[in-house]
Amino acid sequence: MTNNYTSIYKQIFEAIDRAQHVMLVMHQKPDGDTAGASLAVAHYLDIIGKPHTCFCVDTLSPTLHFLPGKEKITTSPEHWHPANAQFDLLIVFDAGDLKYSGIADYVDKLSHDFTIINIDHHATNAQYGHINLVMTTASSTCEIVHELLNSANVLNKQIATCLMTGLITDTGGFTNLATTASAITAASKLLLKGANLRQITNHTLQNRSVNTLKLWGRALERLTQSHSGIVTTVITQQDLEECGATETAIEGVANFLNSLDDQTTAKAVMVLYERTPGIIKGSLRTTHPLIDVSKLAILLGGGGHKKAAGFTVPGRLQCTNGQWSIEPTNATTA
Ligand SMILES: [Mn+2]
Repeated sequence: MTNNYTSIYKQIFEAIDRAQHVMLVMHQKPDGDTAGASLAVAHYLDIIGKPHTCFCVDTLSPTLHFLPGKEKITTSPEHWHPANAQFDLLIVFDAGDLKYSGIADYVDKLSHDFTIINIDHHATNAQYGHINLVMTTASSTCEIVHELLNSANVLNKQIATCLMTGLITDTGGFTNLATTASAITAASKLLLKGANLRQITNHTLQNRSVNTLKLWGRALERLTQSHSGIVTTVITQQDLEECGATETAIEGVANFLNSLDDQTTAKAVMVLYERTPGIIKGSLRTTHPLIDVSKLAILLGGGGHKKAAGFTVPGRLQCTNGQWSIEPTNATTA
């Protein structure tokens, strides 16, 4: 990617130079992109001997435990207590705003001075940093961080593996619409630096547990297609318990189902999951060029991207004679 971001890179390296302590933040429910980008910068800060903390409000899914440096990640809120917060530079990765990152409430309570750097690729980014490195055409935040660190010539094997992870997960293994020539160029450079591609694809795209696949089996069995072309399936708490699967196993179901033959009438995929009794979470996916599932998600009080979105609605999943339906819950009695 030829880019005009050189002056922003310079500002970022100068801010890091000046900082006494850097706080690196990955967004809530961390994925391969936010985790890979944060840990890549953490490795860079190790190399230059800059004190830092790598924070996330949620723990990393076991599928990402192979990431070098994952033991650096802390979820402890004590780092944000005004008496303890010692950082003077905050870098947030892959989050369109501070609310999505999960730290907005913590930041509100702080009164000391610090600089915010916002590194992201979401089209809806709110430009909330003092320095904003936002490239909406980039496949992933890891692709952006690759450009940044490559400009300082500091890529090593660990950094390369972290960054390759975000490239692989955000492009669905170079299959979805985020896959661009610049993404593949970045991936090629990362391979030359020693990124462990086999390990990454094993953990993030393959290597499902038997329990996860059993859960997928239930989801596949229940597929139905509406006349409008939405293919729907349901997963209940009971399914999770009976299959011995965890909630993280559900994330893969919608992505896996999003491989429908687009010559058929199927236009989008919806996975409904009763997260807690009376609360249903919906995940929407499509590969159809003309369909924007975020519009449907917004109608249902949620949001997201054109090709991947979600929502949460009150209701219970009910099965009568093999037919699944949502039974509305009465807010006053639920
Ligand atoms: Mn991303």
